[in-house]
Amino acid sequence: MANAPKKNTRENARSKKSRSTGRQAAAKMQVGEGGEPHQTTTGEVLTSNQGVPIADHQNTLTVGPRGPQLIEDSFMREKITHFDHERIPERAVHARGYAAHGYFEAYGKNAPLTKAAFLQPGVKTDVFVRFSTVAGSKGSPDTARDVRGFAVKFYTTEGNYDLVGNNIPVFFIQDAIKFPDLIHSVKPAPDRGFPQAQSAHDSFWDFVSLTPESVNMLMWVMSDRAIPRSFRMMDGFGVHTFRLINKSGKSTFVKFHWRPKLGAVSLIWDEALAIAGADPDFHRRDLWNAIEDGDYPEWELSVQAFSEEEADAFDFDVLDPTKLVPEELVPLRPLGKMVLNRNVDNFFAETEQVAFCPSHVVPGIDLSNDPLLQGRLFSYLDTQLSRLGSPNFHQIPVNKPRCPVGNFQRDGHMQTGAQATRVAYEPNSLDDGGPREDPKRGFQSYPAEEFGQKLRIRPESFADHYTQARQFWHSMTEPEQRHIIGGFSFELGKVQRQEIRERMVGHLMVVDPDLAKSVAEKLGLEGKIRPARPAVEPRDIEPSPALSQYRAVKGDLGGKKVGVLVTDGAPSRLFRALKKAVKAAGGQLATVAVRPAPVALDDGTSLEVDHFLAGAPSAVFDAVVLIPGPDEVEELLSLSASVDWVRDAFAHLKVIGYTPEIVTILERANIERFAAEDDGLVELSNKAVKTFVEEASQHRCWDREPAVR
Ligand code: HDE
Repeated sequence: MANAPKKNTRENARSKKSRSTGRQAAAKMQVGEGGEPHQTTTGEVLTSNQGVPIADHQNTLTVGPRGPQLIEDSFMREKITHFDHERIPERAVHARGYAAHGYFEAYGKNAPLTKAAFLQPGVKTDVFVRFSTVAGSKGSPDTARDVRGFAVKFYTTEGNYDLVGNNIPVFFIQDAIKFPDLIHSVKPAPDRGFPQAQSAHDSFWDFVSLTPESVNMLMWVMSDRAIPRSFRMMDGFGVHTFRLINKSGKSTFVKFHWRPKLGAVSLIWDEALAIAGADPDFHRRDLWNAIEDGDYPEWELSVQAFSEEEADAFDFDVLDPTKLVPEELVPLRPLGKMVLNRNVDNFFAETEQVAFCPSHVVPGIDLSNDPLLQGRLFSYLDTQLSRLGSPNFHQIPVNKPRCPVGNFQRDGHMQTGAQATRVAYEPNSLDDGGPREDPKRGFQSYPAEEFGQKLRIRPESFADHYTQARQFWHSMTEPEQRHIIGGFSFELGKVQRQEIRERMVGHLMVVDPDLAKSVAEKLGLEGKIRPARPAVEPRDIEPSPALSQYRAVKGDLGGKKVGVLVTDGAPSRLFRALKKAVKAAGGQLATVAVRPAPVALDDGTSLEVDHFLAGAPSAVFDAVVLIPGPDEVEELLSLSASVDWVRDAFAHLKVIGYTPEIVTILERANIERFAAEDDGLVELSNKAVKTFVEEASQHRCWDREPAVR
């Protein structure tokens, strides 16, 4: 898929569109001040960065045709020097990311909770959103098992607000001072420089098994949440407790939630591994294609709102970022919707240079004493200084507020504002046009009462590390529990030190003995595990069904992709019926042929195909269909790629539609024997197309799983 060569892939379709809309010309532009593109290359004459027309862009200045080069060649030196400095340090975490522009529209229903201008009824605000993995470097695969970053910059009329969240509502550690240890344990080891983009190794499990506060987060990271199907099908969370402040200065504690319109669904682990090889750009390609197609992804922003008194009555501390507030305890209150409708023009200028800081809050939103959040308030500004190299990073167009900015800060690296004022201080009496503070409109910190001794101490109310982990486990459906067991077994199986595995399974014993037993069995550790000794004995609390992704499935094909394997002679009526039905259910059909060349359907129509077989394994589709022409089955049978195509789809629990002619392929893949009882194997006729779509709309065939794993 990464190398899909056909002219009618949507990416190529985009460049066709680009040509016709003049968008390609825009690709030659750079984003200038104020976010407006300004052209640096007109297409008429190639110039140096100083605007000097260049006569020869192919040859360096030399003495005679075969002589030494001259240092005088400033064009060559400018070009090479610029190239030498093209890279900036990648983010210390969340290096691999992908972003898009869009807007947020406030419903206003819960506006009385806050005076934030962008949350007032009907207000529409531009946003820039960057999704990311945490551990991998910039070039790592999208589908690694990892937490996903979900960072949103709102360009509000009262300044930029950054909601820098994740797709998991809790975190590994309780105090920011442990963050470098956590990240050093998961990143490639300093001596050998690997493993890359994974947590399945000794140092990560060494650290977390020695850090019991990580246990709740580990349950989430070993669950399906860490392998999302798409950025478009992923929840987002602010993680920490924040405050909303209303007009009268009243504070309400909140937890932020993003819910995708397409529903939150995930990949299967084996599938995620296969996709990492087949299409390392799987998630970014998916987001980019959807936006190019006008199929704009959408999320709803909600809060769980509760008073300080209510928070005091909870049996966990809302300042502890390893805990969540169950939705059954505090329901979600919607604030508005976000739509992403524009891809970036330039990946570096926008996606790389965007700088999020949790400290960027606006009037109406305030912070809490969560010790992880407090540490983050320092870290992000600091990291932007080293990553972007200047305290003027807010002047980079993607970071620039879309409201007036005025103060007396001056100069610094890459200053772009030529402030034409005599004074750079205040109060002043020389410059009466200068900006002045405004106690009414200005940001006021919530006057929380704070007192106490200076201490380095963890609050006792943070000490229960297992109760919510146990609740999470008991809230999962059976398939989700199986995946968590699979996640722990896979990761710990890659750990070489036996004592680390044992220590970790010892924690799982405290979470739930059945979970620990299943993992121990898979690791050959039966009878060897001693339970960890918790500081506070966990309690059994009511499960929270809202924590499960698969208790409720949306039941359509929204945003999903069905791969259809076609050959010459493929049944045209069936193909068209399928295409129509998949589209009606919100999905997309992608055609795959043995060769990257058009095929002739049985009515003689020529069909351009999207992919060729070796370049598009079934892992990259949500469901698959095989409808070859009867005379081509023999050829397919001789290709391991086609047998693997159907065998992998089966193993990845996908719905498979097929015509009776291909039974021999099912036999070769050793799955024909399941046909009678597996609802996900659908023999297709024009009538059965509906059944196929209904089955595929369930996302995956969970009932099949015990038979294949
Ligand atoms: Fe981050 N984190 N983080 N983090 N984080 C960064 O900032 C940090 C944490 C999150 O797309 C860095 O600009 C500390 C929690 C996202 O550009 C850095 C701690 C959550 C992104 C940093 C945390 C996040 C980052 C690296 C512990 C979810 C990507 C580059 C106290 C609520 C933003 C950068 C983007 C990025 C520090 C924990 C989310 C180094 C010290 C908890 C989505 O500053």
